[in-house]
Amino acid sequence: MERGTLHKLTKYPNTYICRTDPRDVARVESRTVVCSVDRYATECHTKDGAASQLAHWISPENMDAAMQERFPGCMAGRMMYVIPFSMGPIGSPLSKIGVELTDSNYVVLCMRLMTRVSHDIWRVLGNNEFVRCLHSVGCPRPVNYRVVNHWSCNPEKVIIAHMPDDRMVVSYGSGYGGNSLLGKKCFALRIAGRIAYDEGWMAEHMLIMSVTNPKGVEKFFVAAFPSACGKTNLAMIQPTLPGYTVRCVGDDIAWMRFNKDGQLMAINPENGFFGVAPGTNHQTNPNAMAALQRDCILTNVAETADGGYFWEGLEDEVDKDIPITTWLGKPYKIGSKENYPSSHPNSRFTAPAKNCPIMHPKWEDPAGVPISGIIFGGRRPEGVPLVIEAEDWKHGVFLGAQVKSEATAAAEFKGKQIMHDPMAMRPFLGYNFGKYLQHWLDMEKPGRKMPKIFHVNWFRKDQNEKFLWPGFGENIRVLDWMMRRVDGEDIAEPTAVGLVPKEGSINTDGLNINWKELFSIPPDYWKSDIHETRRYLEEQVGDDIPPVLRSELDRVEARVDAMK
Ligand code: GTP
Ligand code: SPV
Ligand code: MN
Repeated sequence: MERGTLHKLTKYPNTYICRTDPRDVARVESRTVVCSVDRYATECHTKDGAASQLAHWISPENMDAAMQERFPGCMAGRMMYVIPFSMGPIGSPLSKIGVELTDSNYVVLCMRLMTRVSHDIWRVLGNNEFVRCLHSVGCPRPVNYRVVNHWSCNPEKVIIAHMPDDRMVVSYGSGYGGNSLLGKKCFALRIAGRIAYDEGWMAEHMLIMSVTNPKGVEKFFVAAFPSACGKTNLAMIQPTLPGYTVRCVGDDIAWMRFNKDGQLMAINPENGFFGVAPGTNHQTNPNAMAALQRDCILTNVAETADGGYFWEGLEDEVDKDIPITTWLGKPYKIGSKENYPSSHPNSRFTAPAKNCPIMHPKWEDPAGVPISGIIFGGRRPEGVPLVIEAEDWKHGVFLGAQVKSEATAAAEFKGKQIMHDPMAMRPFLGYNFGKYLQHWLDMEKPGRKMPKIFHVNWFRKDQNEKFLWPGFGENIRVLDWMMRRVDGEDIAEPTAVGLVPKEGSINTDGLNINWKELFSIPPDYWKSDIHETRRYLEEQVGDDIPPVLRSELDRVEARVDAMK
């Protein structure tokens, strides 16, 4: 606060607001690299040497040069912090330890919310392996340029580098989110993904939740959606159907392994939420709002004159005439075009998980929770039905590899282009994506209870650009259908692209739903879509496409081509 980086929001206890330099507001995928001796440990053998979009390789020589260019002296005149942290409960056999060096006090505060930071780490560390994390905002003092918003960063020199062989992360130039809170994407997905590959488990961009139905039966699901596509919201939904209870285990990352009984178990390695603020309100996500009543840090949101936070979506929850200051420090009035939007579209809240009223009693259980279903999804305005079920594990892996989504503000991409984001992992891969897919296929073994795999789309629109599905708490209706499918109820029918609900088998009581439009599988759309998917996989994964996945592609494509 003395330096001006944070100030207090007086409306809630122990809650602070922070505005960054507007050049440092999201992950920078184009500057995210993975270092390996062999290029193809990181990248796939792309067709005709096409540039890889699935992990970017840097050679050890270039990595060394990049570090030498940036790091010597980079923290001069600044405080350096040493952050010992655990991903997962401290001392659990499934947890992993990291140590982050950083010169950002904002990072220190957020790491204490997002991970388990404690002196006990040194005690349990012993001679165990730990992940080395090095972070600098890249602004030695005295600074010879203007610091914007008291937020030091070095956008021209940003690099987020990973050395999976050495279990090390090196990040320079950005203080924002996944670029700087190195326990999250860098460690828990990219480095842990590689450790998981070596050790036979999985590190995935997935929420973890449970649903209990009116009969008292509880099932756990994980769901992988690309960034800003609804994980935090689904993980905490307030079900609209009476008699159902949802509990949250995690909202962004799942570490999963099969136990000796062949059951897939999942833990949330994180300790807090770094959630998208815009769109969050008491209607869409009351449990997140409850978590935001104290002990939080809000980044790049707007502020009301009475010391509260504000963002797009909270219009009905504050006084209509209250003066608002935007994330850029400009005056704003609700409904006005001037200085809209008040908050950056990737503005975020950082909240301790224990603040969320529906955390599952087992959310910190070192054994994890048993997973019955894996859900993929994305923002698909056109063509893709509300839910598809995979025919088996192999087809499910193919459904995951097919994931595409409209670009969002969580990364640097502009506009609403539909981008491939296979397994919702495109920005978070730490090794060759063909090997990653083979690793998924290898999970299926005799004696293992393979979870069912689904694909959902909450974002299909009609001709007037209106969502066909109300989403949020109503998504319980789709989860209920999935639970019944896990129990083997005969409520699905085959199509060229997978199983879909028999008409009327999803409870839509009280909703005004156009079933035909919501569930249709337009042949022309799917023909061009699957041909485009083939082009993409052949270009990007090339010879590394696992043979089993290639035959899934051939099989589904032939069926789609035969559609009338
Ligand atoms: P990351 O933290 O970036 O990984 O994002 P996330 O996957 O957790 O996404 P989040 O739940 O924060 O949702 C992002 C945006 O999608 C928010 O603006 C939500 O309001 C919106 N959203 C979430 N769920 C739904 C839904 O069911 N329907 C609609 N229409 N919008 C949704
Ligand atoms: C995402 O982009 O998927 C996030 C936010 O969860 S960040 O931690 O910044 O990557
Ligand atoms: Mn995420």
